[in-house]
Amino acid sequence: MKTLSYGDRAQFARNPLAKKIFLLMHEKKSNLALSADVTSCDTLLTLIKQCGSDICVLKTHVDILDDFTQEFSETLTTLAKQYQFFIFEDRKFADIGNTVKQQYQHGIYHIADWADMINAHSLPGPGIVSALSEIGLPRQKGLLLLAEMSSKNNFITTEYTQKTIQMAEQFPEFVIGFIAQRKLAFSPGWLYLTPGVQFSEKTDALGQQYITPEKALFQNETDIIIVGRGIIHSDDPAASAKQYREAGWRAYAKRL
Ligand code: S5P
Repeated sequence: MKTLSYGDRAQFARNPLAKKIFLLMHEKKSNLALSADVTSCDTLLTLIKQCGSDICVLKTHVDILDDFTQEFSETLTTLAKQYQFFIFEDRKFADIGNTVKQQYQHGIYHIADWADMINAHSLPGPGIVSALSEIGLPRQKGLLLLAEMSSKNNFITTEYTQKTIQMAEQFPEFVIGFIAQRKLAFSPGWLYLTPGVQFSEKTDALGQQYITPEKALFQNETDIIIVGRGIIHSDDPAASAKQYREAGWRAYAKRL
């Protein structure tokens, strides 16, 4: 059976942001997310200039930036419009509802003001999603649940993954998909974002495990590859981003 294109899947998404992501991927011909794990705002800006035209999503960890400011988050949103990508703050919320609601809006980062999407562990149960949706839903944001992880010997079981999917089904307006290593359910409206991607299937010294773009997008049928060090530690990040983008698109196109 042929797979639906990203463009066709937009109609199945219940969340307005998810629809826009599917359509952007289709139009821009990119299923690449850059994981911009750098510690200075200037380095992040340089990476955006080098890779922005090749990505559909910029994934940030703003809490590793030594010099984050509110103005910087405004610059990020301006660049997202200019280069046409969505911003995903990889905050991995994991607390009770009352706490995550404050972490999402307040503190130094004010994540809800500038990030299009965020992610959360399903471990605390449905309260975490209800709380985040109170802030995110009126602003047309989206949430990804961590259904699987790429790290070696992680504690996520098949049962945990299944329960995460069931939890997502209770919040179809706010949950846009999953962080996962493979497609987990039939519904074409979910997005699957896969971290731990590089051209060679290796591990790092701290338990990260890599699969190739082809394995993630073609064999495992996920939708977006998240690439960090494969691009940002290469000698030429712009050229590497192009290579991952092309490999990602080729692997997806084979499925159609
Ligand atoms: O299971 C996971 C989930 C995430 S979001 N494994 C991951 O590696 N990540 C994130 O993806 C991680 O926090 C990092 O920002 C990125 C992978 O970076 P790389 O340099 O290993 O490609």
